[in-house]
Formats: sequence, C-alpha cells, structure tokens
Amino acid sequence: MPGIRGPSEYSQEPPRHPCLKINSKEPFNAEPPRAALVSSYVTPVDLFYKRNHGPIPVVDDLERYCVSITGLQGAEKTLSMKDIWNLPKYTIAATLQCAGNRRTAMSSTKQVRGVGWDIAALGNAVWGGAKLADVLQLVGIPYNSRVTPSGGKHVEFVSIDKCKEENGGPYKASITLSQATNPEADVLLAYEMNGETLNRDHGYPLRGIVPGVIGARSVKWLDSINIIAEECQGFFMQKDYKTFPPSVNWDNIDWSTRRPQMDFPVQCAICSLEDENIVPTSKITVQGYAASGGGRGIERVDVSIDGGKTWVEASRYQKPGVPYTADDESNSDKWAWVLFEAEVNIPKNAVIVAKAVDTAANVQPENVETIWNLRGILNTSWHRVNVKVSHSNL
Ligand SMILES: Nc1nc2c(c(=O)[nH]1)N[C@H]1C(S)=C(S)[C@@H](COP(=O)(O)O)O[C@H]1N2
Ligand SMILES: [Mo]
Repeated sequence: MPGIRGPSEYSQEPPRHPCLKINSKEPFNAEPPRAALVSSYVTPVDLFYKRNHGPIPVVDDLERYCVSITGLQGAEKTLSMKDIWNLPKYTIAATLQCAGNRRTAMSSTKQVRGVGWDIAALGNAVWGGAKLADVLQLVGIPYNSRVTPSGGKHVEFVSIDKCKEENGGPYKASITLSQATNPEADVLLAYEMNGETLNRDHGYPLRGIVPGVIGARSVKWLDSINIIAEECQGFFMQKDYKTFPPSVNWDNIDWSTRRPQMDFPVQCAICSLEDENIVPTSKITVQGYAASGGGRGIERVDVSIDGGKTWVEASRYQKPGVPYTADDESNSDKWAWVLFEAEVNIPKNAVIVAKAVDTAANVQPENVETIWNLRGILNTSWHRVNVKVSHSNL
C-alpha cells in the first residue's frame, strides 16, 4: 500500500541495554561505557560490545536447527544441538576484541573507513561449548591434523545471517585445520556465554570462538562448517580485516598482497578516565585492560603521568585480590585480558599514558601515525588521556 512500509529487515532485533553507545543502529554496533569494562573481570552479557554486519537472525526452532559439516571424505554430516551438547563441555575465559577497536582515534591522523569505535569494542566472557577439535574428531578428522586425505587445510565457518558486503549472502571466515584440530588452541563451538544460553546478539544458538584471534573470525549463528583446501574467499577474509602500510590508499590498494589478520597484537587502554577529565584531587587510580593475541600473557603494564617521559609499573590481576602471573603453569586464564591498576599523584595538568608488554616482549607502538592503515584496524598505540585537577580543591 502506498505510504506504508513493509516490515524492515531490522524489525526483529533483540532488546539492548540503554547504556550502550550506539555507533551504528542498522546493523547494530555498540559498545559499553569505558568504565563498565573495568568494573568486572567477566564482562556482563548485556554490556558486552555488539558487532554485526546485518540483521540478527531469528532461530526459533532448536529441534530443527543443525550445523552441516561439508568437505569430508564421504557424504556431508549434519549435527544437531543434541550432538553438540553430548560432547564434553568446556568453559573458557576468552577476550573477544574487534580489530576495529580504537578506530576513531586512528582517524585523527587521517580519515579511515569503518565503524567509529572508542576503546570498548572488546569484552571478556566465559564461553561454554564443545571444542571444535572434538566436533571434527566426531566426523573422522583426528586431533592435530594439518591436512585431510582429500586435501582440506582450512575450516570455514558460514553463518545464517545476511550482509550487504557479501551481496546478501552469509558472513563467513576460516581458520587453519591445524588450529581447528588442536585441542590446546581451545577453539569452541559455543552455546553459552557467562553461564547462560548464548543470546541472539552474540550468536544464538551456536557460534565459533577462536581465542586470541581478532573477533571477526569468531563467526556467530553457525549454519555450516566446511573443510576446504584454500582459506575462505569471503569478503571479510579477503577484502577487509587486513593490515596495510600507511602508504596504501583506496586508489592503489591490492587486497591480494596481504594475509587475513588472525592473532591480535598487544593492546591496552585506560578505562577509568575519559579522553578529557577534570578531577577534584591529584591522587587518582588509573585502571584499564591489557590483552595480547595468540595466548600470550601480559608481562607488564607501564603507566606515565608525564606523557611518557617516566613510567611506573601497574599491578595486574584477573581474579580480584590474586596477583596475576603470566607464566603457563599458573592458574591464569591465558586467552583472557588482564586488568591493571596504578595509584598516581598527578600535577595540575597531566597526560596519563598506558602501554602494555606481552610475554614475547612485544610492546605497543608509541604513535598512531606509524601504524595508520586505511581501514583503521588494530590501533594499539599508547593510550593517552588528559587530566586537569580542578582549582577548588587545591
Ligand atoms: N555471523 C556473523 N558473525 C560475526 C560477525 C557478523 O557480523 N556476523 N561479526 C564479527 C565481528 S567483526 C566481531 S568483532 C565479532 C563480534 O562479536 P560480538 O557481537 O558477540 O561481540 O563477531 C564476529 N562474528
Ligand atoms: Mo570486528
């Protein structure tokens, strides 16, 4: 009927927490306020950032839902949720970070394209599910396989959502067969988040979780898992989420020259302060998160109150009150972030800076200019905030 619009493809979005800062409404992309991240080690589901490329799919019949596994030696296999639930269940604390986290700050050098994220496009959750290595073993692929007899070297996750970058097709991504079949890599097919059934925004009923790797490879709303010879040819593997040098622009870009980004680099940010702050006293507590990819721990977090001339070391923790140690034998969560805290006494005007060092001694770069890239991904430059002590209490 003229003048009456049909139901929008976004008419069935789930309810969301009013605190979230919305960076794009359709598709829904939002992050929590900074301070929410450091108020708990495990990020509550409703405050966890949401990163979507299309409408949230509706899966209302769990009995009929299944994941097909193709590319095997014989016929394709389909697994129901019951099949997945019957496998041993693992709960793994892992930080999911969007490669676009801190993108907005990269635009201050030169405009970049993409959703404008502040510093909270990440969160730490306890994911519950079956190990992908066990699922693949169930269909005849042994642990620690590099290649299947039919030449499969990559495992592709295909979603049921639809996005415009794939011309209305589903979101997809792949990881190597070695990573997928390595039980120590802890790749999950997750059906729980923080002890609750996964909700629609985060991939109900089943999603991939690839710990230590940029969020883009943790495909939500799984439809099929394909064992393939070459890596996934989808948009988000081939035409996005790759890192280019600052000299590459939209006129001279050749996407084929770079590999899809997988592990995320060492990162940290201050969450207890905004970019510009006026505080009543000079004694303040600086708190934030630090995380690195590939299962590397956080060796150190340095905090400066003079723009990076001098530094003090922050204390680190995962469980409150338990000092964090990054070594493998300790009970630290290797895929999860580390929170940090430092008490500082600042001058009237201070530039507070934080930088983290991971267990491979990788350190964050000082300036964003040197890592600028046209898609604005992986801004891991030192995080800086300005603080003024207000007159009244001096
Ligand atoms: N099916 C599907 N999976 C997806 C996406 C998507 O748009 N569709 N976005 C990816 C990106 S870029 C990120 S950062 C994470 C975000 O997960 P979250 O919304 O649960 O935080 O999901 C990834 N998996
Ligand atoms: Mo992302």
